[in-house]
Amino acid sequence: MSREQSQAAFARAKQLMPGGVNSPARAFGGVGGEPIFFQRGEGAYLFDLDGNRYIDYIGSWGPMILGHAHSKVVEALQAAVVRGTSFGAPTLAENQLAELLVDAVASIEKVRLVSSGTEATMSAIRLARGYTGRATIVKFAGNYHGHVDSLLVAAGSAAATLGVPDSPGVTEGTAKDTLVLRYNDVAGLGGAFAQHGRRIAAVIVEPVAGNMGCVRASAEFLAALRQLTQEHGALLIFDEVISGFRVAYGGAQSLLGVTPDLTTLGKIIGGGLPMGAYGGRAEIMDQMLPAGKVFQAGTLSGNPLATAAGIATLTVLRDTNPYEELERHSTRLAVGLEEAATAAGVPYAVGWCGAMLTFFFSDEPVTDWDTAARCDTRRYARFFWGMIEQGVYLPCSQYEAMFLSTAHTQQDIAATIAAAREVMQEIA
Ligand code: KE4
Repeated sequence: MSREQSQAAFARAKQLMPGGVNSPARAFGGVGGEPIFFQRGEGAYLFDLDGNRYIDYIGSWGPMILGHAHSKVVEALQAAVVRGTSFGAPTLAENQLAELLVDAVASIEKVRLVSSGTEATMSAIRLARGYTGRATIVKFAGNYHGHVDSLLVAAGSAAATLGVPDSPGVTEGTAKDTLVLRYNDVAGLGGAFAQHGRRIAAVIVEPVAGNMGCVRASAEFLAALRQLTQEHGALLIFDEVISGFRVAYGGAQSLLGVTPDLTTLGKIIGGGLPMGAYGGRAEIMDQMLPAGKVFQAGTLSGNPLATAAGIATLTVLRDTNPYEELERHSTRLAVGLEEAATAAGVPYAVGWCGAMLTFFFSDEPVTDWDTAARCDTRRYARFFWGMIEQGVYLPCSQYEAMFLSTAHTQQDIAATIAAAREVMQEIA
């Protein structure tokens, strides 16, 4: 498979942009080699500059649950773009998208649209601090919430010691207000609240994690999150930027039966256009300027194109309810990958929920960042490149999730499994 045009494009890109990319996740750091440049997407497929076709399991890191260039999304964008691309003033489309979000997610009475998942989590954290008058934020190792300074923090030396910066440019002063705990660790969470409870403004968590690979929160962990935040007057923030409208139309919270105080959304709700949102009970959301005093603003928040794509996407999901079929496809894929690995004698673990899944090269279940970090990432890289040669585009990191779309057919799943059978033998 020739990728000369991608290579030439990447050489030029590196002269223009740091690392040749506009987001490090695309740089293939987790699998080595050079990123592939794409010219178009169509349904479940991506086509690179050299004309190679791939079955796409990244889906732009989640947004493309309807596949690429879905007719309803394209029509909505074509109708919107000729009316102007941004007014910096309220539009009915913002009401429509907000209505869809309020109707879909039971815990959301009011919502604020922004332009990325990072903006959503950054704003939710500021709101939680403004609402509670407290400073400390709790997050979990292996959860990623966008490039928010207060969330780019690593665990402190001991479990319940406050965080240390996880990136140059994040100050000690910022990191000291963040506590990083172990995902699915009920005792650790209890200990942290015992020690810091009165200072904790909020706990932010991916209720179905996608950023250490797909890892589900245990029922006990979710119950403890809800109970301890309630008891100590802290807010529970579900970061559903990935899981929102991915694992169910009402998000992971509709499956897990736990009601957060705030929810952050992104990705799917913009249908591939820049979009994020945060929402929750009206008495909390009304703390946001101009209703309240907590500041947040954005030139392109609720932008006519992004709202058009988001409305079209959510309307198709609401009216067709594809989640059972998506679950069937992801289950079939997971079982097929397991069978391929077993036949080759390759140890594995699988994490999946609805239309997202991760195949871990691990000889133990992956339940948190510690177990995820023990995965055989070199073998994953060999699997990734072997599948690329078979025309299958997997996430370029062991620590991302595979995303299925309504455009993936049984034939695509079967072809993926057949390819995996071959590649597993090569990497055994
Ligand atoms: P964005 O700012 O990238 O729209 O969203 C940040 C974010 C927030 N919360 C969760 C749970 C997320 O997964 C993300 C972003 N996800 C990554 C991939 N796992 C985006 C890919 C990238 O950074 O290029």
